[in-house]
Amino acid sequence: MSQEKFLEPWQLRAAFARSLSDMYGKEVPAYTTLLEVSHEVNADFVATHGADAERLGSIDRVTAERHGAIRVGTPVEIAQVARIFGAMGMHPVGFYDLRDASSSSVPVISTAFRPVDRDELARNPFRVFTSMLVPGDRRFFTRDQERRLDEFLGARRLFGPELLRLADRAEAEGGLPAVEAAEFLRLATQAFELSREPVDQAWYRELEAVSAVAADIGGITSTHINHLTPRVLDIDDLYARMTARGITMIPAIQGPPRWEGPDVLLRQTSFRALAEPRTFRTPDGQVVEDSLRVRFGEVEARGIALTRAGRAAYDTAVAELDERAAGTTEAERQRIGREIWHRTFPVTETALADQGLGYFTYELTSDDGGRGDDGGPGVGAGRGDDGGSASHDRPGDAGAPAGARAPRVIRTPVVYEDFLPRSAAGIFQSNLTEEGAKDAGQTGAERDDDWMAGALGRDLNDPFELYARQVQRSLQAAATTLGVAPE
Ligand code: OOG
Ligand code: NI
Repeated sequence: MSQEKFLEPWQLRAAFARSLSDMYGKEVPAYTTLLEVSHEVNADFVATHGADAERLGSIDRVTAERHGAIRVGTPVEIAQVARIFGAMGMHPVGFYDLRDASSSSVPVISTAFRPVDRDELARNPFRVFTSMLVPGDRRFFTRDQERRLDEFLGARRLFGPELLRLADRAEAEGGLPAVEAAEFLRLATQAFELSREPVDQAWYRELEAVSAVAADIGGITSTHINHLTPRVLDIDDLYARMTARGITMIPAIQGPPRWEGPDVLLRQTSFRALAEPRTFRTPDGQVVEDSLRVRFGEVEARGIALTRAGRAAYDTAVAELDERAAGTTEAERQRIGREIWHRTFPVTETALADQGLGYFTYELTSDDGGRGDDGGPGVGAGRGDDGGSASHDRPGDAGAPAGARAPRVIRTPVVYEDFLPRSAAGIFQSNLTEEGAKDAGQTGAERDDDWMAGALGRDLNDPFELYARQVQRSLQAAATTLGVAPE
């Protein structure tokens, strides 16, 4: 018995990401095409860029890397989601209010479940953007609709008792034995499959008139994975190759423009999934075949995490871009974007670090052997930069053992592990068939990070604090090695 294989949270997480990916590939064939093209793009990128290609994550990590998106209806449901992901070492990070993230808005608030420690992220960074309906927001729903939503959502059960029991056990015991792990993964995957249950047509269409997202959440008795997103190292290349294969992408890549300087934060693009057959129950009790377009394919490229100052600069830049590019072509938007970027961000990583705009960790390495120049992923800091002088500074003689060569400081960018509310709202919106209706004259419902933490019954991590902690730990470790006090 004691010899039985035991799966730790990260192994459950990696296995769950694979299992969901297999399931989604069967349900949405275009996703399989997307994976194929993503692999081609990444293989070519690594072939042409060598070790530089892996500065923001090893190729193994990037190849397995996915994010998913799910949507639930109530605090009870999101607290259950937190237990299931908690079993996999995924914790709630960040608060996103998509009700007024941009001109396009949807009646949800969100968080992301993901690993928070550097080692855990390196093992498998699977993350799930999780949105929750706000039926009490009067800009979207009437009091009567709120009451009927509460009733409908209160009567459904998304996650069965056995799944939740196994989740709690895994979280309490730090994993599960193989047999229980297999059952947990089977039930968890099943919970996110698209249900073939007939949909109440009148109710679904009523909610759809408010928001297609509201109908997708509150109009059906189950939940489902809404999209599963692979990561690529060159999203412009991916976009071109998908288009060449005849897949119509949304007109833009969301997030920062392509430019000469360092990639920051997150760039994403998507394509609409085909309509999927669904059965509806009509008001007179008939079951009819129809179709729904709710799911889609998305792909992303990740860049360097920005500090609060860097993020503020980014938000200002995006606001200016939106204003100036309104109504122009995509090519023109890209041109204006590059122009604003050149004014906002330095073109080198060194300057990004020096100006305190991006997060970087600092590791010591000796000139000979170990994590030398020919070392593995994440070691080639300064390459592809402006000569990398700052990243190769020698920290003087401080603490260097006599006779040994002075260690060098290697600077490595911290990859952005989170999401962007404007892009998220854009991704939601660009894939919806109906505009929906929001009455800006009505009052919303107060929702913030504390409210979300209360609903989850867990602490909500602040993304900036997590990045800063990574940096702090690297400095602490370097200082300990050198026998000096950290700055
Ligand atoms: C979530 C949309 C947000 C992203 O990548 O920004 C998202 C959804 O469609 O439910 O996944
Ligand atoms: Ni997404």
